[in-house]
Amino acid sequence: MSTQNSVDPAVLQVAECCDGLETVFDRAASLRPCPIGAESLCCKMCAMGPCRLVGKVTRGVCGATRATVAARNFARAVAAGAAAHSDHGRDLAFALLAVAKGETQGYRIRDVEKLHTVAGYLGIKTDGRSTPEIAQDVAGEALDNFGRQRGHVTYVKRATPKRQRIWQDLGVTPRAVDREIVEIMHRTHMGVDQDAENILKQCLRAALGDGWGGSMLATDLSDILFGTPSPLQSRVNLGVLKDDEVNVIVHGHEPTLSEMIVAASTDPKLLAYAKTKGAKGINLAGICCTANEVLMRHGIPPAGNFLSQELAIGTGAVEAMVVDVQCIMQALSTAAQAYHTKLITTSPKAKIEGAVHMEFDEHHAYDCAKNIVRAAIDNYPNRGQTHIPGIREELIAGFSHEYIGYMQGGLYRHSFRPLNDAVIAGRIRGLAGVVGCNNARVTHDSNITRIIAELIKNDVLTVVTGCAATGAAKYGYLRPEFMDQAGAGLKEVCEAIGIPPVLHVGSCVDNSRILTILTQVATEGGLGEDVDDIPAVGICPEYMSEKALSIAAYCVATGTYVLFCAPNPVGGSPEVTELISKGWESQVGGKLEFDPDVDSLIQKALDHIDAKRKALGLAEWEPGRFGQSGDALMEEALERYEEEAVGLYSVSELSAE
Ligand code: XCC
Ligand code: SF4
Repeated sequence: MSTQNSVDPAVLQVAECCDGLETVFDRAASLRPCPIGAESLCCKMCAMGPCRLVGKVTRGVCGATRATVAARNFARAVAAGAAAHSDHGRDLAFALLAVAKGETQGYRIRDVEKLHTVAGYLGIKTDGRSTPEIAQDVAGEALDNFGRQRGHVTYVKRATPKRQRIWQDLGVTPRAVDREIVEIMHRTHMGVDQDAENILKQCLRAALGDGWGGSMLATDLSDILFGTPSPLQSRVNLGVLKDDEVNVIVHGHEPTLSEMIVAASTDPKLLAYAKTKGAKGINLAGICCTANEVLMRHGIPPAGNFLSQELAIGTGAVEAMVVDVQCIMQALSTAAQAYHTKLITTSPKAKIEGAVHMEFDEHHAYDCAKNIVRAAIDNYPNRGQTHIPGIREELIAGFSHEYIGYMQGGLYRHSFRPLNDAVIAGRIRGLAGVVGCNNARVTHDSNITRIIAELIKNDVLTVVTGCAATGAAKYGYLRPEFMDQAGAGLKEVCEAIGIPPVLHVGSCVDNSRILTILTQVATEGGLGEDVDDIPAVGICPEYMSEKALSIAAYCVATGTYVLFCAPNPVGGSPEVTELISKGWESQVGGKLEFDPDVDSLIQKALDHIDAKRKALGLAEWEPGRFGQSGDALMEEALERYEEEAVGLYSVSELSAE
């Protein structure tokens, strides 16, 4: 097949072997994107339309302008993205509540310390109270953040004081997660908000409800329930599948079920059962953000990112692909039918025609997980020919913001000081978050790898999440050795702390960890007083999902310059394009821009970092100014010392004395 648009050799190899499998790459090649929708020039908000505002047509039947139509379409995408993350967060709050009440099976509270920290943020008393009592109140307060009618999302107070004031003055402090999303739906209904700037302001508010509400809660509650990540080793890519074991892939986003599947895959009874079917064991791997969740906490290897999903089935080696919500292509159902793979849907919110539905329920979590794994084992004898590519890469993941603080100062001197100092001195030119998806319109992983490699070379310390993280990992970017590709200054810092130059901070909801990191950097001092002062950028190299737009909007609202390597989805309206860039910058200090040209995007990112350095009065970044104290030099010096030392006193001489 010639249409496989990927730089991933594993994907290309599987595609070659299973010529009959139609993939997302084939469909993208034969289905052109709609040019009207691509620029947001189509409105179908009422039955007088759909109105296509192309050529000489500048208004819809109701009189709506291109700016209104583009802003409304953009707002609805943000609402959908925020809803996806936040509904996931809500489910974790319900899970925590059920665990606290002792109603679940298999779960326990793994990080009691984090429970106490979160209780502190949420204003819940901890003194003299039991863990379940605290957890119940934490879950209750978390749930309240979704539907409260008065007050604000609690975590906004974790932002810098200046940021909180900016939000308040602009009127974008999110009230409750659900409310802001509902309000977008209301305002974008026919004949409501018809002022692009005002619609976009509500985008910021709803997105903030996601970033500082639903997503941040999702991250925190996951850490409480399943453990806060710290660095661990694993492997990545389709070569992590095993020829002689039952392969189970977890795909989607929520950690609740996958955590139990991790446990079930090591259940001695199930292992024994797998042996009766001729398999040597049970091998678990992940795709998309479920992969990131179980990688960060258990080192379960990701088999690939978004565009690898069909190819995983194409290996012929996957007994079960277990999916929950988000980023699950319907085409998996067709692919699974062409092989022996069982596609198992598990969420009441997400069924797929042709899949087996085995509904997951946290009250019987472990039994559900065991049933799913058993179904996979039963499917092992049905396996035909397999094509597992021998391609895999080593990686380090697990950099929670807690760990990033810890690694810079230890348990008692947890700090961001060394990082800030390195930026101030110019060892680190700036910081970048490279996040988001794959997109079949872009050569798979090409922008992700290109952009990260350039940033690293330019001494930009990079954190990654989501499919961008998996994309980076597949090419060895998450190995400490990758620091050899870094600029001399960044390399020095990586050597001193013992970290790779690209830090995997988690799944897409864990972009909230980046908000926390940026806020801690701003609070540490020396780099201004707020996030928009920091020499930092957010980049989405291969944007696909509406969730990415919500992430972009909350990062912008927090003060970050966000760049998407993609065509401008509101390109039909120069006014809206300007509003989300210069307009938002004047309001909140961050801005959102789209640029499909990867070189020009990288230049914009570096220019922005340099401009922020200059505004802070920091030394101009100079390539190669540092690197005088690296490990290589130390080793050389030691070698020299040893030679000289041997010259001075030989061991035999000394012992003869
Ligand atoms: Fe989905 Fe999170 Fe995008 Fe990957 S990165 S394609 S959203 S799995 Ni969030
Ligand atoms: Fe057309 Fe206006 Fe209806 Fe949109 S809301 S479909 S622009 S008439």
